[in-house]
Amino acid sequence: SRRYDHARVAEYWQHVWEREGVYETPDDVANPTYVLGMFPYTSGSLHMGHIRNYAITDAHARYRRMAGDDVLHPMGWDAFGLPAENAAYERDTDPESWTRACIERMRDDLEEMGFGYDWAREITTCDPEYYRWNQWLFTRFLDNDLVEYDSATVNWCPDCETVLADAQVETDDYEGAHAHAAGGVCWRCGTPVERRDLDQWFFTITDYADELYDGLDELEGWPEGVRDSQRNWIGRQAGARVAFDVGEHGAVSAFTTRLDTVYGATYLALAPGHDLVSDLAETDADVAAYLEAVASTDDAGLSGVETAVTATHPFTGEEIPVYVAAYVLDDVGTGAVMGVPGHNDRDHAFADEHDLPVEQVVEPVDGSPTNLPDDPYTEDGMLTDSGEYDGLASTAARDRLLDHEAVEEATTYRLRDWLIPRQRYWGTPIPIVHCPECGPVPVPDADLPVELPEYVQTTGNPLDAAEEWKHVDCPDCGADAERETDTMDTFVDSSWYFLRFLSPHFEDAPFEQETADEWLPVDVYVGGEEHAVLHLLYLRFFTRALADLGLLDRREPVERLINQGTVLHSGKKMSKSAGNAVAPHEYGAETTRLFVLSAAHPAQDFEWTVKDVSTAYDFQQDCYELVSEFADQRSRRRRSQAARAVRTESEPHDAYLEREIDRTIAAVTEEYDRFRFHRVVGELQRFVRLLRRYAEYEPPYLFAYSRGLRVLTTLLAPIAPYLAEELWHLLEEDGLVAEADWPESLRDVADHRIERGLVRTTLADVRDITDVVDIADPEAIEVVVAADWKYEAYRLAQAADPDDAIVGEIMGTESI
Ligand code: ANZ
Ligand code: ZN
Repeated sequence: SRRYDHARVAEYWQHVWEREGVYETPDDVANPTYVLGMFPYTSGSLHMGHIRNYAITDAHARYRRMAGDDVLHPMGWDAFGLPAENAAYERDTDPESWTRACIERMRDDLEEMGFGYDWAREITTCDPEYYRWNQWLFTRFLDNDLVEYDSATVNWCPDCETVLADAQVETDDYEGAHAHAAGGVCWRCGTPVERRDLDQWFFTITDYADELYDGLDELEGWPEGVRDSQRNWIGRQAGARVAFDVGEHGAVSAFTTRLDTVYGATYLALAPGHDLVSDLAETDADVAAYLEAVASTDDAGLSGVETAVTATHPFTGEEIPVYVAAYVLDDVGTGAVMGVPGHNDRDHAFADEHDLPVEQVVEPVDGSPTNLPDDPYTEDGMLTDSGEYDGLASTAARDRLLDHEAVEEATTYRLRDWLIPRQRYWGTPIPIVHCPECGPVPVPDADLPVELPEYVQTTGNPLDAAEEWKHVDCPDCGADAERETDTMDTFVDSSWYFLRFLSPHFEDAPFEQETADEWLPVDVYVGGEEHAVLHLLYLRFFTRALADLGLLDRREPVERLINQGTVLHSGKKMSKSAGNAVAPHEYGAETTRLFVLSAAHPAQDFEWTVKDVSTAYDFQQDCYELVSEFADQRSRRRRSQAARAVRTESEPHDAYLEREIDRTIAAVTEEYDRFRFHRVVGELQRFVRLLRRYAEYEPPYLFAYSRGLRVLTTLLAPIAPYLAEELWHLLEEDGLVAEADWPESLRDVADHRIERGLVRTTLADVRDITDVVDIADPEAIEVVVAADWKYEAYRLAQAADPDDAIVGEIMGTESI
């Protein structure tokens, strides 16, 4: 029999889809469904992670389109960034040419895969028409106090020669990353990160810390893991600040989350960067020496130095020693800690090291023993040795202790403001002119975009070297001034691109508000979990900021988030650098697509195996053989050649097939709703076997069997679109299966028709039958086709016209 050859048909169907505008977003929108895959970074070619990501969005978009939604499924390019610069440098070209070539290649790859995008909405972040809106938004943020210009100690990658946001410094844990702890490396190149003091632009994302944190509770369509990562990143902690008197030096305020342990504070520890410490260092040689030692080590551990001052405990009045200790971080809380060795692991270890007293002030409520002073007791409990607070539970004590005059309620966050500038070429120029008279002045709208100057290869920042580009008049006073030569973090580009897709050609603003309000939120957003914090937090921040600027109604951008798992090969992530990549097309684009969808639940990792790929391949062939056989038989009958007979009258056992078809529709629909494409494939494999057995057993009952094949084809269409078009064509169905209606169970069909008073079906419903049955005058026959055969059809006909002769006909001749 014939073999299915996707390569032969792919180009043809791509062409037809394009000609028919199948994937264009409708203008009039009744049921908007916005399906988005995280747009790819233009690194050169499509990899297996992309394929998996976009196979998921494509299947969902196709399914929802067939189910009657107005679907928006766009694609674009995250085109700015350092790798393009590095690649250009190595290849002796410029970042733009390199990026454009990558885009061409990747677009071809996507098209070959058969993904159905509305290409009329394609956006590319390195187009001036796109990045001018980054600049526009920057100036709006500036006008609305969402941008700050501040001297800051920043992360500096000596290899990339640029500043990095905290989130772009990789460490073993979030706390470390946040705290710029030693040992952090650049997320791109892995070089150890250094610290430098520079004047910098920040987006004040910390203004939204509470909102972003609280909003997570309502994001029920997001994986819990992502929500937890964001909570962790924002790091909100409720607690208190306790003031300790340090004599002539005034007071030191320490942030604590465990106010209930305050009676157990046996020392005070200050971060090396604390204001008081620099004062003390002037007269205290030990402190000065310690600061030097800390500055030149990567691992200060539990080191510390006792100072000459003491602090008065505000509750007991006792004098406690004051230390400078590297484990206290400069930019967390107040940069000062009250040390409670009896109830905190780190304080206990520090006390061990420096011979400080350990005191127990909290004990287990149930009276069970603790192992103090050897091991700290870190749980909540009941207060002891705490003066008038003895006997209170920890929670109640934390409340009551707030009333003390030395205590103030406080919340801290790990989140820091978002550092924007990069000293690199391939990004959006920050639209600022530095004027000796007026300071930094934003570039007026009329002068946007500030386009990148021509690329020149230098070791530093090419924008610095662009003398002509750099020197301009101040937009305010006209004095000789200089452009800002830093470009924006490329995460700015991706923070609002989902909005640009909604009105990609709009010229008055980044997006048209009315359209945005109509489409948002993004119904389904799919991408890798490496974006759990960075990109997805920025996206949420931008949406809220834009809402506050009056540009949007929505405050959350994405309703449902899916993180696709990793494709592994020989136990490792599949990638070019790991040397275990399989090119998407090695096994045929559609086999690859089917395989990545059928291998596992979208969120799970799975192993690439040749065996599983060939299972996907065999499944395609099985579907194709089943339908092409049917088509062959039909044409033989038409030519009155010997062909396998079909029945046009049903037997009681045919009802079984009808029920199985309906059951399959229901099951597959539910799996599509839940994004369990692997189960869709499983159901359809079962269904194909069933149809085959049915057809081999005896002449099939034509009406039910052809319906079964039609249903199979429509259910396949979201995950194997080329194959499904080919089958649809073999079945001689009208139009394209990509635009066909999602199948309904016969009972649903009947019910809907009764509801709408349309009990009589059209002739199209019985065309399969008329193919083989000689009907003298097809137009004259009104046929009611419905489920459970005689009864259902009878019920329908009765509802239409109890006296109709057709009722008798149904009872006599089945469907005809
Ligand atoms: C006293 C205390 C007693 C604390 C106790 C904890 C337990 P975590 O540990 O994540 O809950 N802290 C405050 N500022 C700090 C800084 N700048 N650098 C390092 N540590 C700092 O974070 C809250 C705790 O971290 C705070 O509560 C404080 O120690 C410490 F039984 O105060 B606690
Ligand atoms: Zn000026």
